[in-house]
Amino acid sequence: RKKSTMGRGSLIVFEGCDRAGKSTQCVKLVEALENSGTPAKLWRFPDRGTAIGGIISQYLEKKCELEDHAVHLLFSANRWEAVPKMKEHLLQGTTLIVDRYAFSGVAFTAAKQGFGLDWCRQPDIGLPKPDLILYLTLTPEEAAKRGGFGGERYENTPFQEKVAKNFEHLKENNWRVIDAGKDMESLHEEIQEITRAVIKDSKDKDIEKLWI
Ligand code: FDM
Ligand code: MG
Repeated sequence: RKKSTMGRGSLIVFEGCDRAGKSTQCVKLVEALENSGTPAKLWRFPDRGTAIGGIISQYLEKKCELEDHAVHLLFSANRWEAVPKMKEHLLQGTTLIVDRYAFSGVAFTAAKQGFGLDWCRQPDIGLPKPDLILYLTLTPEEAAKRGGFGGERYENTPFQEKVAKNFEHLKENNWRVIDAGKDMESLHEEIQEITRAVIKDSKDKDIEKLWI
């Protein structure tokens, strides 16, 4: 299909700690955009539905062990394999609402012993650059109130605290820090307002490359 004459869609990424409500807000945002006539599609990483994503899923479910560098590269490959489809949607005017992206990739691996931010960034250099990163934050107290972790890999407080520290180092001017402690509806309103402005603003801009 041909390029949209309405301008391209935006690449909007949600990042943040566990239980901040990323997935809930992603779904609500896509719904709200679609209902107001803005084409939008939900996307998520890891995409567990591909062959690479299947291995990642097994790893997260602790059904297999993988060397830390190797699994980092699989997470990155899982993004690269999605790029042609992502670009197609964006150029056709569809906004992509993405639940986690390369920032999770870096923040999670760099929380492991012996990994620096710089090494972790390398394989994701050149990916489509998000127009906006909505970084949902929650105080440890708020997080604790929301109940326990699931049983997947990385779902423990000491690790998540390291991840949160790493996210702080990745912030750039296209990041918006959102206090996820407020109620779901106020959060949704705030997110919609920011997102709609960015969608309008990026319509005629080229898609840039991440970390270049
Ligand atoms: N995760 C996610 C990574 O370690 N690297 C990545 O590149 C990405 C995208 O996988 F613990 C981690 C983050 C989280 C897990 O969980 C995926 P969800 O609940 O499906 O987002
Ligand atoms: Mg999870």
